[in-house]
Amino acid sequence: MKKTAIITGVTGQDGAYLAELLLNKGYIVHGIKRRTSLINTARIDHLCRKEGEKDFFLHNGDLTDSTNLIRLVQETQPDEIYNLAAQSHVQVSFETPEYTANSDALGPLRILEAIRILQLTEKTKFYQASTSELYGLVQEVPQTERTPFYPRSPYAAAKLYAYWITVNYREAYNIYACNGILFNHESPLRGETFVTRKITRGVARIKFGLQKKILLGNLDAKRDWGHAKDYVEAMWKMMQLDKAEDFVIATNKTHSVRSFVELAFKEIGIEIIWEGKGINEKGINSNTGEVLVEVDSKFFRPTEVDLLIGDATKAQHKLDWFPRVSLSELVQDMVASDILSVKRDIFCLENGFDVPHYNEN
Ligand code: NDP
Ligand code: GDR
Repeated sequence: MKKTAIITGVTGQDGAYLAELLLNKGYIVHGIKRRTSLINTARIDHLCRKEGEKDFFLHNGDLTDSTNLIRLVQETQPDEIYNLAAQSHVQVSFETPEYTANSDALGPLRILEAIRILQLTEKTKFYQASTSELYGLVQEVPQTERTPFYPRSPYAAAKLYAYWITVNYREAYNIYACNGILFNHESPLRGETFVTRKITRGVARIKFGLQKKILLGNLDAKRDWGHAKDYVEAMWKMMQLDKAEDFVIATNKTHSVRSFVELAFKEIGIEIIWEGKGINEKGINSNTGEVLVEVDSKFFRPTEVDLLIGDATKAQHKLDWFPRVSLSELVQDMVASDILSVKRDIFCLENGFDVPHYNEN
């Protein structure tokens, strides 16, 4: 008997990797996608197109609409629900705090309620995409499952509610409900406005003359960056235990945004040297003196998370999970993929076709 899973946020970075992983494991996968005015399935088109593929289904839905969540859970009677959908951009959450709370905090509550109302508490397991942003203002390093939370954005505050409502439904109703406290994870599928992808895409565009420089915010922020492919495996492993528990998933290494910039430019043979301080800091091509990176205050956040580094010892012991991809391999993967897509853009431009415009947010 095949297992059935629902993935919310299936059109996102993690949703795409997780859908592929579950299909490869023989699951029937129901993905929930929200309606957008432009098609948003680029990351999962290869799964939809698979010849004879009968195990992957897409449904329109939204985390802000309980009626559709209840209906889909009822229709599909899933063994596992992975709640990956969210307004996931920290900076955007300062501009859309109420919407972020509605989707990121109340969204998971609506799914948990669907499980309860439909009397699936003994059948359906629930995974909540929790985040290292919960740690916020540094209380302890490295951060573990026991480190106190101190959210620093509307996004993190919403995810804090989601974290605790997941714990509460586990304790109150005995639902198999777990939190994966995942530290930053990236990939060629990462959204273009997150810092890593913004950098690797910028590097590829600079290489081919489509862009002159990259504008960034806080270069001092430090993150524990892993590869999304490794991290979705941890999600699945968390859902296969006898008893639900919460886990930190991280590499236990941290690097600044500035070092990420250096590594990415190294991939195209450019050494970056830094000049100036604060808002006047610039990243310069050590050979030519060209300014390739500038700081722009519009990318600073009202409150920042300065330092994240996770201790995934519990996941190593209980899930036998280890990160496989190093930061330099991750950067290589992302820059190589962005170079390919820039080549595709250039081919289009040379043949008279327009390509999507660059958006700096
Ligand atoms: P993405 O932003 O790439 O994907 C988010 C997904 O959620 C997209 O499919 C998006 O749809 C969908 N979505 C957004 N709002 C709604 C809504 N109201 N109703 C239904 N769907 C919605 O995020 P990631 O894949 O990177 O992250 C997955 C989850 O993990 C998120 O919850 C994120 O907060 C969390 N997380 C991510 C980490 C990371 O480093 N990547 C680390 C820790 C946690 P659309 O495609 O239309 O935009
Ligand atoms: P983060 O990721 O906020 O950690 O949230 P992001 O890549 O947006 O920022 C990382 C750090 O880089 C700094 N930064 C910039 N960030 C962006 N986006 N753009 C810039 O130009 C820029 N310049 C510097 C930021 O200030 C920050 O310190 C991600 C999301 O995936 C969340 O959903 C997830 O929960 C966490 O990771 C873990």
